[in-house]
Amino acid sequence: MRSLSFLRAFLAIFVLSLVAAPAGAGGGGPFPPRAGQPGSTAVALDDPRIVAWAERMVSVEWGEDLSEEWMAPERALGPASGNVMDVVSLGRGGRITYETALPVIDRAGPDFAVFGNAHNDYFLELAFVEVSSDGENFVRFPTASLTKDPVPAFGSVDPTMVDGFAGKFRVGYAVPFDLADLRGEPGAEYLDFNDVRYIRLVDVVGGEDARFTSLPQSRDSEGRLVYDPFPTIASAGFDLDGIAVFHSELRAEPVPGGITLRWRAQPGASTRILRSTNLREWSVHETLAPANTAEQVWTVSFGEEARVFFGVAAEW
Ligand SMILES: [Ca+2]
Ligand SMILES: [Ca+2]
Repeated sequence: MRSLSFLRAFLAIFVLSLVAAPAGAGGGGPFPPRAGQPGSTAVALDDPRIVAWAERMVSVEWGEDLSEEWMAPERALGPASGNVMDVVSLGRGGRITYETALPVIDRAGPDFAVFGNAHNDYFLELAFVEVSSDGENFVRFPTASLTKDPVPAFGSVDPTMVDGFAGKFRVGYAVPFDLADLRGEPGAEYLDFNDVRYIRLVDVVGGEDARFTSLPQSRDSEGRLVYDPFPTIASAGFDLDGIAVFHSELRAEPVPGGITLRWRAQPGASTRILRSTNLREWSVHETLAPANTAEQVWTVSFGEEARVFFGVAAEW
């Protein structure tokens, strides 16, 4: 099943692999560069900060120039795959909303991250990111696009020239978002920063030509026109691989010979405890009955293993 969301509790040593920076290819703008470059904010799909995933598609409005094979919202459920084909495309100007199984909360630093599917570091199809606590009132993350000229269908976007959009890193790497950036933004008064449940992607319309689109070109927070590859066809628009949650109300407490996990349950959702030794391959360790209380508590003992990870998956 792909309709899983993961909570991971980390019981042992984090092994961080530092990616060497390739020579050259620095950008001309002020914003974080492509994955692997010094100063990049790109999030890998096995980043140990990830504790949960978006798991339920709530609504979708398909955009222009989208063929049926890409209208596949289920491909963005659960963990990101890093596979350019395993995505849902929005279509030009399309929008799609997902619910995270566990509410996102605002803690220090980025709180969630959005994985796209760019097949290289510069073919960047962008999307606005909006969040909501009630599913009705959404708040959009501030954006900046300094790209000066139109980008043709197979053209390039310099990632250092765009900020606040999903899609600015290649497949397998997500753009992080910090809820704190929304404080003071229009509509933020409707947001509960300790209970953000809905994340919506709105595709950027990156060009203007009545032969290809009936939609107005998108603008950033400062009113500048936003450019991204235009006009693309068949799988036009942003492509979503998955949405990862960093901050939720999961707590892991070491106990003698094991660990106790506590998290805020989703009423009616069944829960499976998963385990992994590498953060990529997971097996079911134990299945729990559907939750009917707000807080779930689970304790496990583990033996001689030097490095093991546990996750909590919820499924409606
Ligand atoms: Ca935050
Ligand atoms: Ca696309």
